[in-house]
Amino acid sequence: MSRTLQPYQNELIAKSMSVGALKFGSFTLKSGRTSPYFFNAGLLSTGPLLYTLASAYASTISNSLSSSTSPLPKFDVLFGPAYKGISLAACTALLLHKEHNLDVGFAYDRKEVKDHGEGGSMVGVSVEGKKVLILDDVMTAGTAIRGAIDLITKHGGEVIGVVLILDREEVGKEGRSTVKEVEDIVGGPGRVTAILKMRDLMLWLEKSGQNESLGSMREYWEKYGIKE
Ligand code: OMP
Repeated sequence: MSRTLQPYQNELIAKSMSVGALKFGSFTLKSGRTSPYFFNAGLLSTGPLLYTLASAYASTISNSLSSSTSPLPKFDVLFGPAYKGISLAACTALLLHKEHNLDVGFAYDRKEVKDHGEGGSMVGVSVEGKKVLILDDVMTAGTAIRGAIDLITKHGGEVIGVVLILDREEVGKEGRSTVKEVEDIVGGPGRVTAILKMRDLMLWLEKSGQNESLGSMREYWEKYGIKE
């Protein structure tokens, strides 16, 4: 199947490049891998950029819910892991309501447990007994997502899926695709969706004639890209 980029994907890539949120070069990742690119969602921090990003998240979620192949099940709560996931999930919950007629709760965690007042590590609607969709920025080896899944499960929620800005399409801890590993935990195929994948970035580099970066991306893909 030939790959094409949707207008909202092109827009997000172009805007991310313009503010330095998407960079090509040499970067050390949390997993220890040395990557020829890095996506820093924290730099998408103006009203218009947040709107572009949250609209793309909301469209991705809405499309996944109505997918004819492996639809995402309906969910009750959108969970944004601290810190970057918090504002992104809040904006997306708002746009799901405004633009997709989809009303869901919003929740997030604290990195440091609060020992006074209402206490605890969870904020927002309770996840207990609820179906929860995790919204996060980037997935590489899946460590961050596994942490969020464990936390929600511990608080009595059922994670039914994950939505990301960028799926780096890498092999995970067990040597299989990180997406497949995580999908197995949260219910199977179609449960992890992303606005962009590494192959979308490669296509964009190809179309914009950035051959040096494309060459480094292809080398990285050979080493860490999914094989199936
Ligand atoms: P894993 O926990 O290995 O899946 O890595 C995902 C996390 O790494 C993200 O939540 C980010 O904190 C960070 N990251 C990025 O933000 N952008 C990237 O392009 C790559 C990483 C990364 O370190 O792998």
